[in-house]
Amino acid sequence: MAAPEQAIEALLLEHRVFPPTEEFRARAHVTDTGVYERARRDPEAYWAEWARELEWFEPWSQVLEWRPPHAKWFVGGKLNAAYNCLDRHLKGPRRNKAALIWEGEPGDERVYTYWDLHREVSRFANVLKSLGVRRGDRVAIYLPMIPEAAIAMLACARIGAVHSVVFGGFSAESLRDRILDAEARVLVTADGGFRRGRPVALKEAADVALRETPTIRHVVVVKRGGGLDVPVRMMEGRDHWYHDLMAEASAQCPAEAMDAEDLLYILYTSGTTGRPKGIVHTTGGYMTQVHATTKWVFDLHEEDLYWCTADVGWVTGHSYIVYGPLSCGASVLMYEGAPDWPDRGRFWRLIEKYGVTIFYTAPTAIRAFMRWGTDWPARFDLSTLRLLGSVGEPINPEAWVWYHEHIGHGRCPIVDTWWQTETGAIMITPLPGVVPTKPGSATIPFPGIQAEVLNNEGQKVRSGFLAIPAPWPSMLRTIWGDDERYRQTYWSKWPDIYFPGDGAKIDDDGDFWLLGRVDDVLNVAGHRIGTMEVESALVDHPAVAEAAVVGRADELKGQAIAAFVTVKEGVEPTDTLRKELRQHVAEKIGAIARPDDILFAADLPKTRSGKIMRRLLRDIAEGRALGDTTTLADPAVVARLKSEYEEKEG
Ligand code: 7RM
Repeated sequence: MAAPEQAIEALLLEHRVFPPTEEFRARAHVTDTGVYERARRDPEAYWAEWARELEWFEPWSQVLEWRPPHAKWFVGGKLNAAYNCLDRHLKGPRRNKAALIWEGEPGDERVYTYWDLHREVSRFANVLKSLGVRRGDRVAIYLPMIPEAAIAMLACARIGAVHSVVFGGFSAESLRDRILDAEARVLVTADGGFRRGRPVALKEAADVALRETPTIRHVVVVKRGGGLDVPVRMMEGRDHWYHDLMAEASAQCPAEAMDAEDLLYILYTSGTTGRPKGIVHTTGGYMTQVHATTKWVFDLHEEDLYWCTADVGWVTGHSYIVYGPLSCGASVLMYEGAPDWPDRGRFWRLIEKYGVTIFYTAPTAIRAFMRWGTDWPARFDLSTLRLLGSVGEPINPEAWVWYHEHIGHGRCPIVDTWWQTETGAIMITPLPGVVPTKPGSATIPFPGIQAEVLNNEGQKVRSGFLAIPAPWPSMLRTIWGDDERYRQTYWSKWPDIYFPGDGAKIDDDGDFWLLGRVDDVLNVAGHRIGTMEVESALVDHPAVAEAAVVGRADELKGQAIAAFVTVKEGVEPTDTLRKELRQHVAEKIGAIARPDDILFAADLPKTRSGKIMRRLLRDIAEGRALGDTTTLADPAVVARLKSEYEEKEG
């Protein structure tokens, strides 16, 4: 992708409009724009109607209690998320329908019907109980993309325990910090998983974390199987094999009646400080909005086979692999590994083999497919596809059009869905049967959701910051253990209006164009990484005195990580050190945070009050002319850096 300004211009030059086709409209759930008006007139009645599509043990007495910045939805209502994903489908014809069709990277397969999944989840719920897990206790989950990840999440939900899933690509230290912050009692992990043909040793990483996590009493270890061979050390009394515990466990486990506002999960996400935030989601509102958006945005029908390529470790996996599709009674495809293993046709082969009808992926993946060439998808039968989705970052119009032509064969609508870990569910998106789409625009808010573009003063403008002026059912409720940070981060920019941290424009038709983060959060290949997290990891290395990290535009990943590092006196800034620092960051945070560029700098450009001028560093990393440097304490620093960077690149 080009530098931000150019990318934005390219976006706004994009005028193509793709109205829904008659063929698609003929069987779409929503074909009439009246739903928008209906939801606008009475949002609470509209959301209550959605909530009634779930099964409640006890009804709510009030739809919304809004005491800014805290919302309660479906006050007093009682329900269970796992019951809504499993039990209620057992009563009718979905009982023996495939809930989860899973394929591992080596090609091993497993299929769970709704009945199977219900049994496995109930068993594991009993396992958790036998290990002392009670309502409200936190359970950390650190697993590869295997069915046990969904089983463990749903088992927690079944007994009212709060899961905290940690992406399997995160390091031991990241896992440790998340376990400690949530004070998790139990950890569910695996011997390992596969990624690009290589085993990833998860238990080994977990063991490092477990040296410093006194709250963890028990560890459950899944044997991945499928020919995986990684050595595992089991600590007597603490560590247990999943299959041993499951063999003993009863498949009868009643679903706890949870309050609508009881916690369903905590999910950590990067912010503007070095410490990730534990985003708190509750049960009733979250389930209502993930259910509604799954059904309408993906136009989900009984016979669909739905595939979301995200990892369950991210919010997209939580809402659109597990809770949303299963609450709708869908058949979900889950795939463990990489798109280019054993070759670059893997995704298309999966679509052909299983007959995928709905495919939801990220722009960074689409750009990789583009680079790999049209021959790969052209070799496979993709004719079952009827809808495509995109999420995680702005999609550039070229990638959108390529996706439309070469994957959707001009036939499938594309839903570009804007949302966040914090919003829990999709917020801005087309409804594919009614909303004309434009390459690069996420179009309009989902019915019942409001969005605006505001300036710093809170006035409506055409170009500024995205703002959500009204509470929504799946909104985060707080940051775990830090309500003050919740208020500060999201609710202090404007009074009683949510600030998501994204820049946005609104066009003449009222369509939204999301333009990326406006804070110190990077979006690298659709993964959120805080610049401060990477800086802390760098400064943690004994050779480093100071570090400043910025995002630079990258054609494939959207953004790449550029680090400016000053070393301590007496340290030689060598290539070896550069490698060591990149490795150090990978060990501290995870491979996704490994800097792409490291520039050793004698000084960093600072204002007279000592603030690092990131804007200038971005200019340097993206090869632009230097902006205003007059506020710098020492303007010579930045000029020197710029020529050094160019030398290194050249
Ligand atoms: C679902 C997810 C959230 C951030 C968000 C945006 C960016 C996500 C889109 C998008 C433009 C989109 N959760 N983002 N979707 N930007 N168009 N369709 O990604 O918490 O990991 O990231 O991602 O900047 O604030 S997340």
